[in-house]
Amino acid sequence: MIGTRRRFFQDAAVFGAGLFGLSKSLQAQDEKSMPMRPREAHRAHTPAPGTFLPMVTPDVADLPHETDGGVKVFHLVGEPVKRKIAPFKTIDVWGYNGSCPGPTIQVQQGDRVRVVFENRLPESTSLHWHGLEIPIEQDGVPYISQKPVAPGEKYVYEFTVHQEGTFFYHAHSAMQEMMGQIGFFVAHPQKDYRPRVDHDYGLILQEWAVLPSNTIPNTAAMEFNWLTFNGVSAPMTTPLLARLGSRVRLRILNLGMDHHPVHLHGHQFVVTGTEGGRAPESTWYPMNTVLVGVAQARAVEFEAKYPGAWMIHCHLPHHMMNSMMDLLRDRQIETADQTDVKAMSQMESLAKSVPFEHVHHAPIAQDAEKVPGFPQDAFMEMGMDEVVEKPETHGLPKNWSAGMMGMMTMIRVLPDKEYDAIMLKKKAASPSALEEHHHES
Ligand SMILES: [Cu+2]
Repeated sequence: MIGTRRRFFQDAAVFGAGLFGLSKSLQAQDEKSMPMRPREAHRAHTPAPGTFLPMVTPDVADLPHETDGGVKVFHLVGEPVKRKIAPFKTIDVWGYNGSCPGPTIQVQQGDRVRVVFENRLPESTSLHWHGLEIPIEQDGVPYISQKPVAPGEKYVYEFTVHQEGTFFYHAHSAMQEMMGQIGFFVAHPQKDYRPRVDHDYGLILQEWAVLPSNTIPNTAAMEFNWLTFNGVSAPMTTPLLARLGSRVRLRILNLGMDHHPVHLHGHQFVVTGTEGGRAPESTWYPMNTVLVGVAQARAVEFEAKYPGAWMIHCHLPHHMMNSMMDLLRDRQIETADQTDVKAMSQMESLAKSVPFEHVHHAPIAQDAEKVPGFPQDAFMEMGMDEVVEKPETHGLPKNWSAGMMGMMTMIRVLPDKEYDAIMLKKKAASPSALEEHHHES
């Protein structure tokens, strides 16, 4: 707890404690135990009957809908998409409505849903509704339940959602899936889950094999060098925000070639749901790493009790890295140079090929090159705070981005003042994008 607080002070200090007049009150709090506001104080956003607290999918938009005689009508377009997955890497993928992964669809249990699908891909495709108990003719499997949707054609899916939970839509063709054709389909329960949450976030896990100097994923490859949450690699992933003392739900969805053990720092969570819906409370037990297998979804919930910027990441070591092969170019056949001077000049030439400066790496020993195995992480860290700056990163410690790579994001557990300040910045940056309100059902 002491360590937690010390860490938080560093965070608060760069946040500009003076600006919010925080430092004094925080010091006072440190003398006693960190006071916790009663949970009810945060319940200003408790959904009214017939409405729901929408899930937020960072870096991916929601798909809007219109209503036609009580049917929720969505328009989904399958098409090629350019996705900037890192400040120095944009790839050619396939997605929906200009987004990869596709936009998030949110409905409520009991809804009648119509999805007007248009295929703007160069080949035939279809839409499968993963986990939904719907009539066979809506199942979206080419030749089995429908004719493939040819390029330029439309196809209308319509069904009633009698389930609740975290589902998804995807093309039912393996290579198209690996090109990125997936999106969330969340069915909120008719009666809110208990305990209620204050924040609901979604992450889609994807992996890409992109050869150096290429932009098109190799969907036949079995080894992956780019790993993304919601279509971006850290540090481009937008941090999740939570009020101190709030309850958070995180839904994690995987449709790739690998299983991903997703780990949360500093808090224990319980798995409250799978790709099949809500799990009974009797099955919940504390953990902090959840294995999200291929074609699975896991919903976890936790009390955001400890202030700070807490990592959420896949724990496979090679999934916590970004590929620098494009930057290294012809040097990729060598390992990084083993002297500080040579490595720095190498990093300098890397820096020239990207439109930003990166920070000097962390210190190394004077005789580092004499140690077998050196270097490992020594020259890997590239701070790029300014390039990935957004309201959600406001107040993070300097060079925070240097330690963020691959399938990685963070949840920032913030006291009210900092939380509200960031929400104001978000509102100023994009007035319509303020996420803390509800859909009318
Ligand atoms: Cu992983």
